[in-house]
Amino acid sequence: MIANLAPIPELYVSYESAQKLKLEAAGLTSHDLTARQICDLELLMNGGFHPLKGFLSEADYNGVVNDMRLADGALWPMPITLDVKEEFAAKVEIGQDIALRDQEGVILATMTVTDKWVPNKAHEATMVYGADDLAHPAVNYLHHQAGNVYLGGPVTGIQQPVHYDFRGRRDTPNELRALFRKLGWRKVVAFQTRNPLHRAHQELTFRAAKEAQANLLIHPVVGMTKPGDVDHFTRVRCYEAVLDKYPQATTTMSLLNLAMRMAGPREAVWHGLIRANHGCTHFIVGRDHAGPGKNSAGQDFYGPYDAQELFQKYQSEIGVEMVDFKHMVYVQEKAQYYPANEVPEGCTVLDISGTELRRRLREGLDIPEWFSFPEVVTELRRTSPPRSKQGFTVFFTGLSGSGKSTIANALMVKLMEMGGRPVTLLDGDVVRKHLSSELGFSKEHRDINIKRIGYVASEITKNGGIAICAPIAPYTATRRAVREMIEAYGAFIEVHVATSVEECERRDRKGLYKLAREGKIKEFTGISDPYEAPTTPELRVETENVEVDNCAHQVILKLEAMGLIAAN
Ligand code: PPS
Repeated sequence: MIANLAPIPELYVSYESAQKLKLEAAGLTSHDLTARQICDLELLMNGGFHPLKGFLSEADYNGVVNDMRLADGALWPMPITLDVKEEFAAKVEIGQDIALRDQEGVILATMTVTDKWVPNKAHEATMVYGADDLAHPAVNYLHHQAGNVYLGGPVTGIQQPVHYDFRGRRDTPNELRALFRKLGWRKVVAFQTRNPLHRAHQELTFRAAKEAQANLLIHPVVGMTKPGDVDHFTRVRCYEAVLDKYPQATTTMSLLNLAMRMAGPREAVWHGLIRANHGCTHFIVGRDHAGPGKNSAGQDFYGPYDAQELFQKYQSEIGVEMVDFKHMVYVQEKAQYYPANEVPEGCTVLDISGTELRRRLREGLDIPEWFSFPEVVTELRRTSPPRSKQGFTVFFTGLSGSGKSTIANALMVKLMEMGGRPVTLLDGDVVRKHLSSELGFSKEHRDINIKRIGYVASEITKNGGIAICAPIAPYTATRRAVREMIEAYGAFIEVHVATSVEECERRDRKGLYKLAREGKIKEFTGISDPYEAPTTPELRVETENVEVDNCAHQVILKLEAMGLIAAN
């Protein structure tokens, strides 16, 4: 296969028209794009998502969800939708133009709304991700972060989203096509990744380039990847560190601002289409491509080679050829990497999984030279200090009067006695006084309150401190959202203070239960408002007949067991 490197259609208007349109668009009803929508919009506008001309219409959406096809029959496996809140949707009429703004308010595009509908999210999850299971990050996003109404329609591009980082390493499809034309590259194999490159990846990419007799494009995703992944700043520094281990004349690297969905087989097909748009002729699909991890029953969502199978089926329509690989492992006797199915008989296989690598980094353990490059390990160690030096958040949840604040205070003092990291207590009452004084106790207000606490705790965790939170936090989904915010930077330890409502009411320290029973306080947790107890907290403490000191000590033991405080 030889590349057709003619420019691909973009959705941008000319520079002059953009200046005019920007002024006109300032008066339009405007939608503030989410981080994921900004990634999608960038690839829509620059042709990365060609042949899409905007966010999907209802007919296109139905075709994509049910048959992986747009209404005109073209192959497209991923719903690219503009999800909005009901209140916003109510303000928008069919036929109306809206402005699409980034998070700082800059107008990036306008969209003519041709469709507005309420999607069946459970159906979307089942068809696109294989199961309506919240353990899948994209399904969780769909149900808990995406708005309930979708708007569809063609987009007119005004300007690209602004990036201040690694600007020289970001290329639009047409910039890459132009580069390949200039270099005379007619065959290019793309390597998609969301992880740092270790020796196995290098071996795999070398082999792929050789097999396809093609040049190599290392094309890492820097938009949104799986929650908990190594951040893209660290990864790009790692990629830069290994780039000189590749032949310069036949290898290049470019960053792709894609928001991944971790949709395995469908995602592989999508990735292939995106790479075709970027001028590539071949695409590497390895084991468990874009895998989301385990489902809520502890099993893999997809088979390890399902993505290769689906890709194979649609290869001619995708327009890039698959270079498929089995899992690469290190063969000790040969001192080299082999695909798992080609290991010579009787040889010893060595492998370090992603989980094991994270454990070694966390605990400051050896990472052998056969596994990675010293430069990469140094970079990773810089951003992943051992757990005992990282920030973390202890998040107490429980009914009013369950003892959260008292245990949290005792824990704070114990941690301060140990020293080493700054400790901040974000107690429910205190937060309501300083951060959330305008909020009440409706579900909406409670969620805002908890997300504020989560945001502050995530900043503390990011900067290497210890945040102790002690709100009621009655809703599972909100606690999960906070967990995700924090786990991007450090450990999140959910502690359920499991005092029963009867016991809390019996203690009634603040006299609030009495008032709640008398109907003088409305929406009171446990009496007239729900409390969803955590099912799998890191720790559950009982407080009846147990001293506060002992409860706090249980948390300390848990922290020690998790390696968060060093036993010295
Ligand atoms: S939430 O749901 O997490 O936002 O609640 P939180 O901010 O932790 O609540 C803090 C304290 O508010 C008092 N209070 C109520 N709690 C529950 N329901 C209602 N309606 C209510 N009204 C006031 C209560 O004393 C909480 O304090 P704690 O420390 O939990 O006893």
